[in-house]
Amino acid sequence: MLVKRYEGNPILTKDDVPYPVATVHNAGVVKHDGKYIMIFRSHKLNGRSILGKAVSEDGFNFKVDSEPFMTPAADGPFKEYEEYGVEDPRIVFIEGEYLITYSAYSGHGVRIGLAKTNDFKTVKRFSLITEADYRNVVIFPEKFNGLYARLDRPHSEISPWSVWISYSPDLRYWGESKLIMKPLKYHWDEMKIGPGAPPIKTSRGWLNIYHGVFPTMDGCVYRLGVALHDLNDPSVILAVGDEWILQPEEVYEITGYVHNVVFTCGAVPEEDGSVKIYWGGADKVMCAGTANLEELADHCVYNSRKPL
Ligand code: M1P
Repeated sequence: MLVKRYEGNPILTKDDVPYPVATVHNAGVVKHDGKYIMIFRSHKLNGRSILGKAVSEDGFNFKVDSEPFMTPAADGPFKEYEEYGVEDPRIVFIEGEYLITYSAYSGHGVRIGLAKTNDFKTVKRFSLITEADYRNVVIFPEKFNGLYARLDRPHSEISPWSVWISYSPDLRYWGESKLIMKPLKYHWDEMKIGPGAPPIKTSRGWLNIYHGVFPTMDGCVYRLGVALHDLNDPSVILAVGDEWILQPEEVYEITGYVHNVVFTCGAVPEEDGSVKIYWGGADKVMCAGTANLEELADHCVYNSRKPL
């Protein structure tokens, strides 16, 4: 068992939120000033999503702020593109600030917004960094040859939805896009894949915890897998673990708002070589577990499949 579930799962549910919501899931998590900060997604009771904030001393017991952290923009250039909600935040620390990428939904489709914060008390929207039909954008916590890099997941009617890499000089303008990883036919991730937690730097490479989806007669099953990217050139995938590392098994992952889903937006590496992985269970509750970074890298390398 590569990922050990926390015995107190689920760690956060709608009952822990002091304002009315139907779900608590798909959270980005970072360590800031010695505390764990979680930015989570909630469906409001009208079905549209907002982002909340919770804080923890130990990474497992979280207390939710009394007010939401981010709700759809009420004015300005973001308003038109966030009308249907904001979802699935990922957080990364780079050059002294936290970047939050999130899905912005509207009648024009889904695209990715980038917001910035220094302290998680205030947050400022920076730019909409994709056009429509993108989800699951994670930014690397380091630059490569002077450029920011991100993994992204555009939608396609021709190809199964896959992982691409793009670069930017300023976080606003992105390009040099390249396909780097595709779903594998008749495999647990055959339908589509998407970046999950922002990549984690290890001595073996950048560890990318992603999600893969398999279609069944009873609906889709969302699982988590891992890939290892080259430390100097993250467009090079060194290895992809052939088998999933986590699948829906507990009641709170099998049954919920959307059945059979484990979906990650955040993982926190610790000094002892472990990593806390956070995932949404069945799009309804937040769960946590621990894994060992060396073991995850071994999993990629010793039983790997081709990325493309
Ligand atoms: O319901 C499961 C997930 O479906 C979508 O994931 P993907 O981007 O892979 O299609 C998202 O809506 C995600 O929030 C949700 O958890």
